[in-house]
Amino acid sequence: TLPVDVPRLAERIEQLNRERQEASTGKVLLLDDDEELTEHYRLVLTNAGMSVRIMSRPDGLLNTLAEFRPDIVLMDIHMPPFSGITLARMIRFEPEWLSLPIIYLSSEQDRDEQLSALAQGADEFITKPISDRLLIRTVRILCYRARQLSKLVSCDGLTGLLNHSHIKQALGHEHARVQRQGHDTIVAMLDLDHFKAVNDTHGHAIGDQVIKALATLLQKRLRDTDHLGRYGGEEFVVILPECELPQATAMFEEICRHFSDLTFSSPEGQFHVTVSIGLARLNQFSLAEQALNAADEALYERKRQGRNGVSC
Ligand code: GH3
Ligand code: MG
Ligand code: MG
Ligand code: MG
Repeated sequence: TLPVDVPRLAERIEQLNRERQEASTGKVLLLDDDEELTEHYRLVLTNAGMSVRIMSRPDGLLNTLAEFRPDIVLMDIHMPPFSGITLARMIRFEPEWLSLPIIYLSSEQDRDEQLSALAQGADEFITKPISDRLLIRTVRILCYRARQLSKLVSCDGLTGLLNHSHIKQALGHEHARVQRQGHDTIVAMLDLDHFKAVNDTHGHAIGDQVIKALATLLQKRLRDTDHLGRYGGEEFVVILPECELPQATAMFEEICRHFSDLTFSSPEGQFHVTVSIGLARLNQFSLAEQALNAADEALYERKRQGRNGVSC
């Protein structure tokens, strides 16, 4: 027999390639007062498949970050009357951008100046001029690492869905968007039915498989623009932007049916599990938290009415 599991290895390599490919389409925010140079870098990075936003002045920098959501920021240091160092410190002051890679791109040659600039919160220092190939390579690697890292900190280990704090963060963003644009957005709270009994009868490990199966079903049925999170043990939160209540209800009813059709098995025998779902309209509430509470109340109403279905 082969010393390695070849199909698993091939699958892993394919996944790594896909991730690299994804990183080469990374989003770069470029901030430099030298407009000729930024235009050149923009062309170079765009030709390499990346999506680039340029700013020649830092006005509205935090808004641009919130809207464009770059994977990395490339920033000049000397942009009179502004200083890249102060800007890096300002970005770091926002908890949301604590792990956003900030790369200085500067002609500053003095080592001490470079080090003290880095001490203010940036991650790397690239000295200008830089060759096009080196720029592409560096940006690609940093985008790749940044995405890996952000996946690691934002995902739940068992299901790969967003974890508790990141689904709440997504809810906050969607709530802000709803308030600006006024479209319907649905928040759903899901909870597995009689799950304690599943664990008691079939064991915790099989229980975990059931949790994973629901996560996989949700991932398959929902759109890329929906947000899926594991809120707690056997509870999930889903956010459906630009979706109306009747449409969401029908879709979740179908998910309930599909889930209850799945057959699980353990040494104790085969079994089925059901899920209850509560829905609320995010745009009805002035605070995101209130919508979550409303979805939770609808969920418990569903539990009282006999589980395995949707309430709103
Ligand atoms: P209900 O239909 O009213 O929701 O009943 P329930 O038994 O599902 O409700 P309850 O909230 O009382 O129990 C949830 C159970 O989920 C308790 C706990 O043992 C189990 N659980 C929580 N997190 C995990 C997990 O990560 N893995 C497994 N296997 N079980 C978990
Ligand atoms: Mg400059
Ligand atoms: Mg529960
Ligand atoms: Mg439960």
